Amino acid sequence: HSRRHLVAGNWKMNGNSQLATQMVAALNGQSIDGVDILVCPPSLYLGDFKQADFSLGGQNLSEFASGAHTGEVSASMLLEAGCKYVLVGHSERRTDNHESNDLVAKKVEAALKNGLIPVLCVGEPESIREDGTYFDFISAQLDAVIELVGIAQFAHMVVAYEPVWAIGTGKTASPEQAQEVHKFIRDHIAKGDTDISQKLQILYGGSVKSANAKELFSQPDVDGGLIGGASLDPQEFLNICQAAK
Ligand code: G2H
Repeated sequence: HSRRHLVAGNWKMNGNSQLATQMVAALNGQSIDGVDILVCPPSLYLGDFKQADFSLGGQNLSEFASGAHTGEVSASMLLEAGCKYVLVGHSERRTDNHESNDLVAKKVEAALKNGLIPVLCVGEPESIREDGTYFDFISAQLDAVIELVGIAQFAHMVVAYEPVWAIGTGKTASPEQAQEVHKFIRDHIAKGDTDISQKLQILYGGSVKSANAKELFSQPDVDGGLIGGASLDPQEFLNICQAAK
């Protein structure tokens, strides 16, 4: 397939200014054929990436444009800080911050309105994987967004599949398990628009490291990865980016 690959580092609530400087030094000038690199640090450190020649993203945004929302960061602020992308609906936010499918959809809409590319995160918890209803669960996560913003907006989005049971647990989905769900997601989008579904980048996330990246990224519907823990080590992250070639 002709889709470019995207490797996104999600620092979560880790790192500091020093790591930002080290990451810029390690990644700048590393142009990898067919691969785009994205780093999503805590928003306080975005300013330390001014010299970066790779893309930046936020880890979350407010559904509101501005106003009395203490502690929140808006899409336009992320844009001004140099972001091109923003993660939306990461499972940790769905759990820790009770983000519902409807709220996630509103955040996607806020990102799109400001020209940020939302990386919409979906994925089932372990109990849903075990009872076998994960396609329904993921459909509902996608449908909330499709209903609010419309299928055409998926031309300006990225989707990340992160099975919750594989996040930070060391349990990676097998390449076959990832491919099965990635294909399901692409087919689901294709029901609305086949052309958009073929162009959509679908990333895999959940305990990706350089040792398993190549096998995952070589699946036909896996277009790169969303990397947590392993994105905090510049050399390891670079190795994962190279595995996406
Ligand atoms: C999934 C992933 C990145 P990790 O959350 O978002 O984290 O690679 O640590 O499992």
